[in-house]
Amino acid sequence: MILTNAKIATLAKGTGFGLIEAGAIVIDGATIAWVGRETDLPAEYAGLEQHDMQGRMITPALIDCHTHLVFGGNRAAEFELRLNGASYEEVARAGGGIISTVTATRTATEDALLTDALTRADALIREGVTLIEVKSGYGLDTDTELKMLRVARKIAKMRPIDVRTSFLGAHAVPMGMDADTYIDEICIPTLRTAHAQGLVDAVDGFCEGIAFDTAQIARVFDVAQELGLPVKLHAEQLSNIGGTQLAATYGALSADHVEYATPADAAALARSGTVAVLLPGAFYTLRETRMPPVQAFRDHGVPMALATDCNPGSSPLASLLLAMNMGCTLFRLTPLEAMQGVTVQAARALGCADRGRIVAGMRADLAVWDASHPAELAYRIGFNPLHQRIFGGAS
Ligand code: DI6
Ligand code: FE
Repeated sequence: MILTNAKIATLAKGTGFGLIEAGAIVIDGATIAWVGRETDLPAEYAGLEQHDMQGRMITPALIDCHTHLVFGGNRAAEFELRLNGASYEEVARAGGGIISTVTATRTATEDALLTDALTRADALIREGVTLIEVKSGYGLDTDTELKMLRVARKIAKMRPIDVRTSFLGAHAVPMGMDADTYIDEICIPTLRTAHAQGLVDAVDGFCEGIAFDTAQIARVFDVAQELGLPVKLHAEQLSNIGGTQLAATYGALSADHVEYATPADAAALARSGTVAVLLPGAFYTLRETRMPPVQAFRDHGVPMALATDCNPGSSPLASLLLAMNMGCTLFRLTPLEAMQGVTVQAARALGCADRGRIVAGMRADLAVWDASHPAELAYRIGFNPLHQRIFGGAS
């Protein structure tokens, strides 16, 4: 089929938004066959079924490359504690925080977890998202980690969306255990089992004072490498303990949060081709003040992605459009960087090279908007101008 009479933001390499006025897109099955000005449409496509977009704007579909979409319960009570002055770390050290979600996730049935996760996935789908990353990490025991990953896989069976899973066994230390014992006796064996069951696309960790140090994460990453799995890391969110450098050493797909990363960390990410994933929803929710070193990322040519970090504690956010707005307002990204951050750079953070641009040969995942310029997507707050979402060539 052909989409005609569209304003297209291709995001083609080196073109900025890559705007095409009076544009057309030829879709062949699940793939983009041709894109350009309608007047340049090759004769061979002239007979195809045409869909008039009535001047609407088409962008690549959106990609949320960092979510904890599967979890039990919620943390509204912790929200109130923090509003009364408790810090995220204080709540975590007192056995609240991630550990309280672990308890709720362990007791939830697989069906209940799926129902709740689908509600959040639907919110993203309504904003034109066609690919999400989903992490485990609220189980911290073998059965619950596997349960979370199965639920993540099921999302893609129940909805027209693709899911990439990340094993985040190294998310928190379970109550009554020391971190080293947990890593060696539970986390790593669980990773091997989850991988053997085909449940893992990448391996993640939380490298932080309240979680795991670089030596512990390195042991998990060594196993990931042995299994042929790419890695990514929650690094430098609340302090700098060397996570970004570690991620770079392992050629990670992404280093995420990175508020406390230094210019030297940015240089390391640039050398390893690692994407910096910025998560303004967590920065906002925790009322953080330390900004990620965006200018150093630009100076070193580090690709920047933006994601929701949708989770019940530090970022109860299921809107990627709002994450774009926050990325601009809080982190001073340009609207172009925000747009690239939820498309081509998010694809890169997931190792999906066939997505995120409207270019011949790419997968036909598109978003059609009632908007006239892509900057409008990041500029408005609480508006959803999505008209239509095309997933693998189908709407
Ligand atoms: N960093 C985050 O932003 C989430 N996990 C992590 O390692 C927060 C998880 C939570 O508070 O439940
Ligand atoms: Fe996270």
